[in-house]
Amino acid sequence: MKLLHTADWHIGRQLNNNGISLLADQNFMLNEIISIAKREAVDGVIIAGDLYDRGMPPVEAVKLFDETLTQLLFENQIPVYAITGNHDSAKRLQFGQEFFKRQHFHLVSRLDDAFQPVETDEAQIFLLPFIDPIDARIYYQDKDIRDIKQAIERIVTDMKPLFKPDKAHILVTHFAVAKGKDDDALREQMLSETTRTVGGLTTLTSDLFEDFDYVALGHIHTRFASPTEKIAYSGSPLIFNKDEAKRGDIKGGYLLEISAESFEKTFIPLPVYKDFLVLEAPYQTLISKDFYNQYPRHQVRFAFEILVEDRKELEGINIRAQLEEIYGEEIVDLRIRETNPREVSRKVKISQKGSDLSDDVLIANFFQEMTGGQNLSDYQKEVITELLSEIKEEN
Ligand SMILES: [Mn+2]
Repeated sequence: MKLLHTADWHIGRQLNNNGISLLADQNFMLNEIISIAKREAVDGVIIAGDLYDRGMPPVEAVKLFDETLTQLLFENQIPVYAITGNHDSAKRLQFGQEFFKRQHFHLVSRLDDAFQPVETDEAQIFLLPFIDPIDARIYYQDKDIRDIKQAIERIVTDMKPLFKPDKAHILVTHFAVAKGKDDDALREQMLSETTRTVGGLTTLTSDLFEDFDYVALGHIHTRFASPTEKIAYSGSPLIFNKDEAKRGDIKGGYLLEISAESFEKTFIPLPVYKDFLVLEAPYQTLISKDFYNQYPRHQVRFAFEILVEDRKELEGINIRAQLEEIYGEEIVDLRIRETNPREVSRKVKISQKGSDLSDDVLIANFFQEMTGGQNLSDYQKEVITELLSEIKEEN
């Protein structure tokens, strides 16, 4: 069967999380996904979690998702296979699941429903939503399930007896999965996209999922973090922040042709609604005609990293106003970077003390300060991580 693997739509998200709406971009992107699905005549579109950006998405985001589903399911009879991610509210998205299923919108948000794969002629599609260890403890009535690795081991073990040998076994899920235990580069990338440092360290490894013919992952927003060819992230379909723009990431989804005997996977790039350029230069360069005329000013979005030896260089200049006049009003981010090494190291120290740190690291530091240098035990860390994620879900 032919499937389009996508993930992390994050409908309703703002660019750099700073108030610039991405709704028009998302509208364009979703129409592209619909056209690809039609053109390739796929048998289904996979959304591997984080359908929305928040548990309580804005009205326009819900409307856009609704229109997209209508196009896929009713106008084109293309089934949708989806799960909830850590950004979605599993409880809210549970509404209507039974009705939706009958219209071929297969959305799973509870662990209980992960053990009834969707059966097609050629495949079994297991939909395993993002869960916390506590969900597995409740489901299995087993308080010894301490971390996500133990939870997933148990779940996969229970899925395997359901495998039908003449079909391809596909898993759709939403976690940080590393290639092996020592995959440090990947771990770093994961930490940059999740705030849960401690939770992020107990990542899953790809050997857990070896028995599946394909694992369609969501959660990490770049496909380059994929642990293997068959256990893969599609990445998000849009650039969401400056770091991705700076790397020049090309976004898209994977087209799969899969059966019990065969497997083929092709990356399909998505066109961009509006470009996002990150320019890094001294201020005088940025405002010189020869430099700025190379760029599509007033047509795309920009972020600036202004390199200075000393901040005094910029005193008395209304930087934003001047740059807006030259480049247009969509300035996503504006930063001044001191190139004097002494200054840089001082700045790093200050920012490490502040809000750049994730909540669990802040708590660990606080604990150390209060106890005269003691460290949290692994168990304490885990409890804190879990509490933090529960608090976040409530918001
Ligand atoms: Mn995500």
